[in-house]
Amino acid sequence: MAVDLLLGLQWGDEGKGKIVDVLTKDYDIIARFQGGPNAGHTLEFDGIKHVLHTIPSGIFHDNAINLVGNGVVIDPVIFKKELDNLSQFNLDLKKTLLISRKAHLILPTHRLLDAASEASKGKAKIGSTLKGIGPTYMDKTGRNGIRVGDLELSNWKEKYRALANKHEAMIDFYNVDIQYDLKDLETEFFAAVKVLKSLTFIDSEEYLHQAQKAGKTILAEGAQGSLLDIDFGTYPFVTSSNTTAAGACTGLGVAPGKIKEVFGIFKAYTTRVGSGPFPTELFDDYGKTMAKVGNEFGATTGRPRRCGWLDLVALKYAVQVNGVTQLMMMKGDVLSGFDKLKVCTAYKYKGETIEHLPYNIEPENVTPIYSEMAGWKEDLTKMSEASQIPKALNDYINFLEKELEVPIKIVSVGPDRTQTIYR
Ligand code: 2SA
Ligand code: MG
Repeated sequence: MAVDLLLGLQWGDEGKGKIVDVLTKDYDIIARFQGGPNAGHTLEFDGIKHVLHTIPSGIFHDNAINLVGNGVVIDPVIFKKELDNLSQFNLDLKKTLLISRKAHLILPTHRLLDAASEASKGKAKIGSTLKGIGPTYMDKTGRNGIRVGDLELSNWKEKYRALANKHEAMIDFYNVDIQYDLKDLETEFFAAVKVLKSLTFIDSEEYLHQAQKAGKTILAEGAQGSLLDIDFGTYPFVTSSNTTAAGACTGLGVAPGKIKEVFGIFKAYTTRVGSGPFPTELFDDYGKTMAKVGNEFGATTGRPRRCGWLDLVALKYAVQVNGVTQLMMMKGDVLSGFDKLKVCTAYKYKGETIEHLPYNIEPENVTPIYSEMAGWKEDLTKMSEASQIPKALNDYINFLEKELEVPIKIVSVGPDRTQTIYR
């Protein structure tokens, strides 16, 4: 049986959590393949709003197993908080939430190193969520990391101590003003590790292999977005994992040929949180309205998100890198009432008009070229059928489909599960 893949095509926060929750009824396994608690996946149903960070977004459905794959980095402290928040739902997590032994652990000192690294960069900082993501993946690729499976070994605390000591020396080396009490952080960490150990650890690649052989349906859930990919994103203003389709192969142990549908999610406009170039960013009332109506604040850090028009140059690039087979457009409802809409279809780059994403998209190199379209006035949030979609929105959708050469199958018109139109 094939594996379907769902990922964000912009700079994250496209609404992956909502769509995974909507699609879970059709899948046996939902598997997160990269990132960690830097992610904030927001779900709404029955009047309740939930933000998940590490736990896959299928967790509220009892038909599905939720797997935290080997490509994910786990902070036991944040993981425990997520579990605490779920305790009101009576979920049988020992059975429905499985964790790969090969997933790496975020230590308290990884978080401190993240803060020290950012502080040392001053104005050039990445705008990290400060969850220790970069330093943990550095230890993974540097072959120094501690993995979930290590927690089953008797000597893991020695390994921990050696790594934490090294991190402390590195923090000193940064020579920045970071106040911390490692003893307190460690007390919290070791208590959380105990809770983590009460869950089920598995050899996840073998589990997924057997599941595929048994005909189970699997949905791989991405985090962040394609433009934050460590290789293909706006480096260095990216996260430290492969957020694109290939990341699902390495982050789960799924063979490339097994991937069938690639669901690409994008917002009807663009947002970005943290630093880095953003060609279509708006500083005017249109941008302010997107931020306000779209409630554009980081789901993990609460930081305001930067907003701008849809960038088709960047979106096409993401569609290509991921091999997207179906698109899902989110938050069209936020644009209701705009007198006009703009879509960036090309860049002015070194005096030339280009339609591909160049190496450098800093504002001094790139000026967006826009097509203008009519807006729509109708409130979309109560709509549930494709036939209800207003003409101007249909024109917008048809234009995007033609440019991107991929069908838009879902149009989301609000944060709730039910606010979902299939086309
Ligand atoms: P990090 O923490 O080292 O991975 O940060 C590196 C860059 O990646 C960006 N990043 C994100 N961008 C959008 N959404 C993310 N998740 C949260 C959310 C973010 C939040 O759902 O809103 O709450 O602020 C996410 N995670 C990482 C980050 O901003 C840096 O630019
Ligand atoms: Mg998010």
